[in-house]
Amino acid sequence: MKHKVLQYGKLMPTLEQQLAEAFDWHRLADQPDARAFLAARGGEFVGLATAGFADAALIAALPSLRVISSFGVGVDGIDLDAAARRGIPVGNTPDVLNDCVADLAIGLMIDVARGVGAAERYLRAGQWPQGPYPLQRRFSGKKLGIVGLGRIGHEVAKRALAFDMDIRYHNRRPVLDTSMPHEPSLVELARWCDFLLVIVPGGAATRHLISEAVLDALGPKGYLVNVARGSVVDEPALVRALQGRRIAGAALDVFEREPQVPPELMALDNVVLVPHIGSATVETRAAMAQRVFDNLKSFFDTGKPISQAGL
Ligand code: A2R
Repeated sequence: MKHKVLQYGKLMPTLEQQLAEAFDWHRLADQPDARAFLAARGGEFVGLATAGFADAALIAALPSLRVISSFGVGVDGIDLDAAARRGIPVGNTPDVLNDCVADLAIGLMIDVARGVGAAERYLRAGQWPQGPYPLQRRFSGKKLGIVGLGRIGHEVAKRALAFDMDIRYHNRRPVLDTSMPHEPSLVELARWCDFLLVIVPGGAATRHLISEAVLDALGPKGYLVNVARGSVVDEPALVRALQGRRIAGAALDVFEREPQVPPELMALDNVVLVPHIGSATVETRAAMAQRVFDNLKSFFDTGKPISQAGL
């Protein structure tokens, strides 16, 4: 008999096909009344495949649930405590997206420093004949402060070394197998660096880690780059710092209320804004989809997902 798996949220069609073939698979979105469906049949499901969200109410509505498999490495959209209380492992998709997120981080830093996007807008607006584009800032050889030297942070550091950057990082604990200096104070790291690159997990523990004080320490020559989660940055404080030119600029892949982007940010020319595309390549999204499937399959075959949040 096939294991009964519920899908919550949108997943890639290729993944849905795999789920449909391997499991007794149902999409919550197909139910005209999700609440009534869960009340009547929630007890049947042992697996949950999710686009990244599962709150305590959903987990409670699935009393036979044994495993959650989530698309993405960040699990801040899942109530991990509610899952842990029931001994439900939460599979996620780490590592396979490291390269693409790190590539984007480097691209955003170059863009915000050199003004690639802004210069292109200048050209397309027909302004070049009126004069050359204003001088921007050098990227190579600058100081990079990494907030969160984890799997993705290490890949950013590897790339930044090829740009002759001087690197320091801030984690709660120093990383043992690196010679890069650990900076225990985030404010001091911000004060020291030219580029502050944020790549910590989202959630309550990191909410507004990038505060007004951190932005002021970064200062008028410093750039903030966020490829982590919007919640990590105090967005109103960032808007004020950008408007007042108290920092040089920001490049953001993530926002506090996606897909809403504050109009104040849209109006600024010293920011680069992209719509949460860190892992959004054909290759990486296929690998993430495969991992969502493999995590479920591995759990039902061996009792453990291949990759699991918190392990
Ligand atoms: O603090 P530590 O020693 O656990 O180091 C982790 C660091 N980190 C923090 N650093 C400062 N303050 C915090 N409150 C804090 N919480 C965590 O972030 C670790 O070095 C790093 C996270 O690395 P990984 O767990 O390997 O995550 P990965 O795969 O690099 O992805 C990071 C995040 C995801 O959670 C998504 O939200 C986003 O990137 O795409």
